[in-house]
Amino acid sequence: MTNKIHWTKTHCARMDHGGCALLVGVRDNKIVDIKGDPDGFLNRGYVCPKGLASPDRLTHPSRLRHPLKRIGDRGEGKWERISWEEALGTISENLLKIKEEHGARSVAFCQGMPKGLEHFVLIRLANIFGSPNVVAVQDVCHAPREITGMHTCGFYPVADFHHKSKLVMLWGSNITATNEEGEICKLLTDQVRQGTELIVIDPRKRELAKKSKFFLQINPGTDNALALAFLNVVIEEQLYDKDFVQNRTHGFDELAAHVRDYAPEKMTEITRVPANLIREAARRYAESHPAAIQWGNAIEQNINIFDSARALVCLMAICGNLDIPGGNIHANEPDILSLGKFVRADLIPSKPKEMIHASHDTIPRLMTVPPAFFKEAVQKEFPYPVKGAYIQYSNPLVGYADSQGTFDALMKLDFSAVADIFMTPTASLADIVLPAATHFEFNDIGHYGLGHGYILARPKVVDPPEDCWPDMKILNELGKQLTSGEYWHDDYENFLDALLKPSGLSYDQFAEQGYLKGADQFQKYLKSGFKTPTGKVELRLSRAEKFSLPPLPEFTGPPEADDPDYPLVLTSAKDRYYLHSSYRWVEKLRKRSPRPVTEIHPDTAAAYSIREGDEVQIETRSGSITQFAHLSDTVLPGIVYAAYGWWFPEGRAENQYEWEKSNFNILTSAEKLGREFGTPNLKGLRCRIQQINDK
Ligand SMILES: Nc1nc2c(c(=O)[nH]1)N[C@H]1C(S)=C(S)[C@@H](COP(=O)(O)OP(=O)(O)OC[C@H]3O[C@@H](n4cnc5c(=O)[nH]c(N)nc54)[C@H](O)[C@@H]3O)O[C@H]1N2
Ligand SMILES: Nc1nc2c(c(=O)[nH]1)N[C@H]1C(S)=C(S)[C@@H](COP(=O)(O)OP(=O)(O)OC[C@H]3O[C@@H](n4cnc5c(=O)[nH]c(N)nc54)[C@H](O)[C@@H]3O)O[C@H]1N2
Ligand code: SF4
Ligand SMILES: [Mo]
Repeated sequence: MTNKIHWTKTHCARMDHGGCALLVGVRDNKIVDIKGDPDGFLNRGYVCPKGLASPDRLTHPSRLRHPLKRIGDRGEGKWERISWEEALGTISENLLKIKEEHGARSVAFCQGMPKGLEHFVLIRLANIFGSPNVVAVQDVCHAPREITGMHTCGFYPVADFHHKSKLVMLWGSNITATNEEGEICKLLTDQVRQGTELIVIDPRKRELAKKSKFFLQINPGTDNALALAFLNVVIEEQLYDKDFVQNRTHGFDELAAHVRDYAPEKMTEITRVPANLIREAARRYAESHPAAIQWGNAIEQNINIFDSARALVCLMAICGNLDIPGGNIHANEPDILSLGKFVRADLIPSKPKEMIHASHDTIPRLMTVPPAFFKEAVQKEFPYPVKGAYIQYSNPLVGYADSQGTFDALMKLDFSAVADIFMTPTASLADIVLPAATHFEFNDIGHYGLGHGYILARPKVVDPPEDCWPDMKILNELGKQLTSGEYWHDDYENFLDALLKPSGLSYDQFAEQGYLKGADQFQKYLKSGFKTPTGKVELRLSRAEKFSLPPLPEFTGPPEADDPDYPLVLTSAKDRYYLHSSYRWVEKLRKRSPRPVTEIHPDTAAAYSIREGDEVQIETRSGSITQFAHLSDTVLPGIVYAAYGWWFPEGRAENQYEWEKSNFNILTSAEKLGREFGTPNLKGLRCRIQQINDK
């Protein structure tokens, strides 16, 4: 007789930032069914193909199940199974040796996209260990938007889909495929069904573009030029919120004089968007109230991000859309432990001066090391040597710009340990590989510190394999060996309780409730002004000179100049069926997206004698890769849309699972960086393409 299915409520995670409430059916410690929870706060029953496939991560036969120690040369793919005791002992011995010889800052703590609470436990470990160097992907992911927001209006303005907007402008955000941090597309698509208008700004015409009032098919990498043209129209045509501008902004006259130079007719050639379309879209945004800008990752993946984000915050502000329901809001956090306290920021007051990027003149408040500067510290020992790394849920060999440089840096480290759930190209270069327990296998809290004003419960539903530990447990145990025991717990679950304590809830009560949200509060500036030096939205930055920043948003040229040898423009979007480089080994997902596909317009294909399905070589000044052509008129002629995140788990361990073959970041460079955030160009690159048999 079979046991009955037991249903548990939890939230999806680690397939993107997470957020869909799920009903998970379990029998005999195995997930046998999964559904979207109709009561879900963000998803109202919605669930995507990644979420449905997510239990397959747990049971994959090749999942990492034991700690491993390298026995051959670095990267040779030869491993020996070891105990946790030996693994943790070896890691602490090596990291403490580096600390003794070169100082704590010579050990880097690296992590990828925030997945759960261990993100903050790792920062805590770095702080207690005494290293200011937490290396993260924030240079191309959210920090530019967040920090630019803080400097301009004192907060990170996020689109409010919990209240009705008259119009939503999707600017470089493919929300129906990516369900961007904190925003599950269901809330938006429900609004669209009820009449909310859309403006879509994207180089590719996908589903929401087809439903939009205006679709602006932008030339990749020219977002700052387009945003400035929007400002030009709104100001020249006096469509702005005059009361807000007069009472709540600083530097309006200077901005107005400055954007006169950016008329749509002038920006049309660079952006490839017809001037009348720019005008109509700008008018519509300004005249629709409330309107939200859902700004995506695409705008912050080139060196001009500071200008793009600044221009967009200025646009939100002068149109009166900041911190109003259905606009771009300053989300109010629930009553929980503050980030600074959780990570023990007090223990490392010298961090802002000591971090690697302090020597690179980046913008104040950037607290994670941009990968390009981390790699330079390893390779050139500037500003000081970095010799060791602990890497948690990240695959830098595929995710960081300039993969060749990343390979060289990972090879040069004296010691590295990687915690993952699967052997990856990055893990294959490590000295020690740790098998992590993952989502569904331990109690976790989602969305802490992401700025959306709520946290989500992710209670455990099954036991992990015996030797797989939650990252939080690994860090808690490592912390006891690397630092003083007083900062660590007998049981890592105390981290959850400590975080929830101010709310008065136990973890079980929180899990029962599902989520915890700050109370809605809008227009907080009416009481206390904006948290900027002038107390107003700084259309002109009052501290620009002090920080050597451009006081007003500018367009000084595309991220890469025209190059006759590389006549096409290269960009990418994330794959609906994967998370970055993750999960190409999950069969259900691989079936949906079996190989790396490059989209090009039929006219471009014809010009290069490329047919549907041909293997093509894509080349930039940094390197070349091969992918498979798909002809599509959803992209403009001259644009190449390559797939990102590819490696081949079925490949050979000793060549890092074909990490070079189709990996987009072979094509990118870490030389020319945006000054403020150390951001490389990932979008709007110059490339050429040819059918592979022509070589
Ligand atoms: N060219 C280009 N480069 C990009 C981007 C782009 O659009 N284009 N996007 C950038 C962005 S936005 C980001 S956020 C970064 C992402 O960079 P990363 O976060 O490094 O991305 P992934 O490749 O998804 O690597 C995550 C790893 O975590 C592992 N993992 C999954 N669950 C767990 C767990 O519970 N515990 C542990 N220890 N490991 C786990 C997965 O197996 C995987 O190997 O990439 C950036 N790089
Ligand atoms: N399926 C899936 N979901 C994910 C992820 C994933 O890897 N896969 N990653 C997660 C993470 S860490 C993040 S940060 C978010 C990111 O989610 P998004 O912000 O949606 O990121 P992208 O897919 O990189 O790009 C979004 C859109 O930008 C367009 N685009 C490309 N170049 C340009 C350009 O130069 N200008 C403009 N305006 N648009 C451009 C692309 O066509 C795409 O539609 O998604 C999260 N969700
Ligand atoms: S959209 Fe994200 S949170 Fe929702 S089911 Fe898919 S992967 Fe999970
Ligand atoms: Mo990201």
